[in-house]
Amino acid sequence: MDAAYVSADDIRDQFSKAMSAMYQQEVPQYGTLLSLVESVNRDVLAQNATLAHTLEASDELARLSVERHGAIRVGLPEELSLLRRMFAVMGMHPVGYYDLAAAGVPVHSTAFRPVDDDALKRNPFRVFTSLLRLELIENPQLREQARDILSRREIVTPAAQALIARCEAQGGLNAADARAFVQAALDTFRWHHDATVDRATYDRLHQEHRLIADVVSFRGPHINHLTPRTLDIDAVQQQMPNVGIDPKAVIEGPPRRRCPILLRQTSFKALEETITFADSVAGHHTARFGEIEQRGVALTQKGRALYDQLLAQSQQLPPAKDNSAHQAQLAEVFQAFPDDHATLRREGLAFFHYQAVPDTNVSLPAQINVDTLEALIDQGALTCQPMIYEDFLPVSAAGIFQSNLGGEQRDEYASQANQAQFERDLGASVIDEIALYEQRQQASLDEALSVLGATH
Ligand code: OOG
Ligand code: NI
Repeated sequence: MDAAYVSADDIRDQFSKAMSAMYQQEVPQYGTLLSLVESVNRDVLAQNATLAHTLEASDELARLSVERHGAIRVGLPEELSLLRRMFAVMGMHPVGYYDLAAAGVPVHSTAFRPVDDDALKRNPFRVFTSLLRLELIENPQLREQARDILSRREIVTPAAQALIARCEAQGGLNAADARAFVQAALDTFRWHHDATVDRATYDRLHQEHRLIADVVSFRGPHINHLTPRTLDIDAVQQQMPNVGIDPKAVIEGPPRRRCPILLRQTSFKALEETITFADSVAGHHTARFGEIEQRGVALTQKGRALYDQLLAQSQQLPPAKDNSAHQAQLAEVFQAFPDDHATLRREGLAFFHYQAVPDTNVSLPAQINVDTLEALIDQGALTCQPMIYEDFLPVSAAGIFQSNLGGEQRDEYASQANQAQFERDLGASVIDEIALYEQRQQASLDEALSVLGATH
């Protein structure tokens, strides 16, 4: 890349900070949550030197304070593909396909995020992006009306569109253009107090599904939450009421463990906000909320299958009366999931980053397999760090959506996941997240072995 251009990682870093500042202005509770998460993280690091060391060794300590994910929802294929181009300017690419119709939410989604090691280290900012499935609106008139309303809005400003095109044409943006791009891109995700539809239309959309009203009634895909990463989600959940924030009933995802896996999340309920309809009538809308997450090691296909199986098993149990009972039930079921890194590695359940320890006196085995790899680790020639899960979980996401749609649940849509249609609308294939972890693990191992080989 031309040295005159700002790196995509820098643009993403600027943008994620600008989004965070904007959302703190828009939703003050988010700022409160950030402070709480920061103070809990500080406590955890002060009390757990091993964890502090591990995070330091994997370059995660530096990224922790900037780490966030956001979420948005769009209405039309053209909007989704335009956002794909916008995120590409920031080095964020569509990873994973999530079908939420199965959980009664008429959307399917992907996560735009950085994909390579260096980019993730710098700032792993991710945006969970959902496309409304208009075809799931049962009433044909309402469906066409929604499509018509959406086709009249422009979610990316002309200035931002011009800068996206320039970046694509010349392969990057200079510093002034990058700054202008960040400001212009921010506009897409701003909150608008004024709806584009009249009260009666809003009510019809809302009656079909609250989420449909949220996507269709506004000028753009307002950011609906930004989520900081905590090192102890149980502590934050417990302390939220002390700072005036009311968390959802249970923490989603796996239970607390010695070796955290995947992703645990909790949120606070969406705010009721005053809006003005196009016919000047005042009303309310609830869409924006707050969320926190704790991330653990990424799982292989085999590990993920075990996770899904145990989660399904726990869902068969009678609902627990509160979060601590829920966590206890979950922990019981998850006893079947090994909870030390050596076993997770040996059984091929999780992904790791390998590093050579130069100057160790070992002879490289002719063949690398599970046993010879463990031997190299035992001899101190290789170290490894858990590879952090950078993605999302569909069951958890559905739980977060549901808790914000305020109790009223609807049955699952009688529809199939439709990744092929999603990719046509996106204008690109989504990257398979498991394949990505596998590549990164293999690359780290190849590199480590070549370092060891070169010193012997
Ligand atoms: C997205 C909900 C999913 C997560 O962290 O799983 C999500 C939304 O409500 O638009 O953000
Ligand atoms: Ni989220």
